[in-house]
Amino acid sequence: MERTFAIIKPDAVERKITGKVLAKIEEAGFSIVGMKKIHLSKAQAEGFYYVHKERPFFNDLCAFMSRSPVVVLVLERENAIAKWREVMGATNPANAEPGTIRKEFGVSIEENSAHGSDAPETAAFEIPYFFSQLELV
Ligand code: IDP
Repeated sequence: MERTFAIIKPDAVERKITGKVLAKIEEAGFSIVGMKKIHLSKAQAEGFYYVHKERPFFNDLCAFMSRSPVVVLVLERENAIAKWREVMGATNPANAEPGTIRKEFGVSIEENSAHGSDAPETAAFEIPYFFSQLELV
């Protein structure tokens, strides 16, 4: 069993499709071991996306991620990190496979509805950024 970290991003929560994304998560065989709705501050978004701080879209991305609430999740299943990235689809919804979350729900390369850890080291940073041990069941 492996755990990964996921976010249902502001664009999806704003459009009230949180439930549709959760349905895809459960249909893909993940157990939700942690879940909460939070409204990130700009500084908290910057801390989360610290590795992207030199990228040209960093400021816009952090403004987007803090403009309204998100749902943060810890997901568990075999091969969870790779599987969740497959279920989300490519970063740019235009390039994502049919049936993926980003293809079905993404608005743009920035407002692409979902986040997922890209490696075990990333998940090991991202999960405790948002959740304590006691919040994971
Ligand atoms: P990922 O989320 O698929 O792992 P990353 O390259 O790590 O993609 O980028 C993090 C997030 O930054 C993306 O999910 C997207 O919201 C945003 N992003 C990535 N590339 C661009 C871009 O070229 N313009 C604007 N936003 C971008």
